[in-house]
Amino acid sequence: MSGTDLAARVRALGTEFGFDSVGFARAGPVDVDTAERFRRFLREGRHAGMKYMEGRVEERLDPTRILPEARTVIAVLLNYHRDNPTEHAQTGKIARYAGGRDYHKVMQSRLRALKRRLEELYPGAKVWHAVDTAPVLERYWAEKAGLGWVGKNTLLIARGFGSWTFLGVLLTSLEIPPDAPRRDHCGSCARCLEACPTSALLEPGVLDSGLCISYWTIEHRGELPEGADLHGWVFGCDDCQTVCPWNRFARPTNVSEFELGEELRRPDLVRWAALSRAEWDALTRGTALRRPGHEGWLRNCGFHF
Ligand code: B12
Ligand code: SF4
Repeated sequence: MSGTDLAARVRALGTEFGFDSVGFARAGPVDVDTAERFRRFLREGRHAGMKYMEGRVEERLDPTRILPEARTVIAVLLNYHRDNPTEHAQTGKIARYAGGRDYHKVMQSRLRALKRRLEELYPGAKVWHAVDTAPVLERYWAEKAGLGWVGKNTLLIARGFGSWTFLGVLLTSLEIPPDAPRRDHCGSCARCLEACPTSALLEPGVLDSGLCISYWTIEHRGELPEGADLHGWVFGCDDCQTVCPWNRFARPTNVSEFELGEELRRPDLVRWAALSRAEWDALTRGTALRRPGHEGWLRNCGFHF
């Protein structure tokens, strides 16, 4: 089978297993600028309390250290755009990506199915997959594989989907011809930088997690930092995305599991800030909202009183 046929076959399989876009890049170390940007991010402490990012740096900067036989990075994208009734609430806003079925579960099962299929079709081929938690710079690889470009808000923006997408990566020993990276289409637009209510986007493409509402509400443990303002959010933050002109082209996801449950559609902070562990457990079961734990949830909801 020619390289072009292989690319077409694997792309078709990716779509069959439920991804909206699939691209290929040659596996190897990330480029020098990206490696330096990542090291600077750590040096300047822009990862705030996410100490895990300090580990496995060499793997993060070169996926062949994860899978030495890797020849190709397969980058996949899944559209999660849906209506978000909480966005119009004064307080109690939940980021659009969360609240429905946990994307890790949805992405993992699709990636696993794709991996198994590739191993069946190409005996001897090595395939490794990950979403989010593995030491892989997913946005870099998605950009490299032609799925879109990294915008000033640091998110991958794809034509036809905007930035309302999840990313995942497979590494494989299969030699698949790489796709051409996309041009940056942000131009002189700086709406995301201006819209960030906490000025967490220090310059185009540089985020200080220690100032970001998404970090505070999801990853930060313990008391919120002195002076922190959640600007109505209780989980995540979408302010640097809702203003992005490319998000006008977003279309609804076809993953019905991403819909918000009944109670989550109508924020009731008085109730939410007083949930017992069992009630919190029932409200958040199966969703990404569990990440900050029961205590983090009460802290985020209680902040608004
Ligand atoms: C840590 C993390 C966070 C942290 C830090 C975010 C950050 N910007 O780094 C916090 C908790 C704040 C966070 C928030 C969010 N996250 Co997050 N996060 C991650 C995670 C686990 C690692 C990211 C990372 O390595 N950051 C370190 C920085 C330095 O790396 P980087 O931004 O990827 O940048 C590299 C390349 O982009 C490259 N680059 C390429 N081109 C260009 C151009 C320029 C000009 C520059 C400067 C750099 C650059 O340079 C960098 C090299 O170091 C990824 C999953 C993963 N494994 O990749 C998800 C991930 C990035 N998050 C995701 C999401 C959805 C979010 C939120 C939208 C959730 C929400 N609504 O609250 C917000 C968005 C906030 C924001 N504006 O970034 C998605 C993004 C999907 C997409 N379309 O881009 C990911 C990919 C998860 C997934 N599997 O889908 N996140
Ligand atoms: S997620 Fe919110 S706080 Fe974080 S950079 Fe974007 S607009 Fe700023």
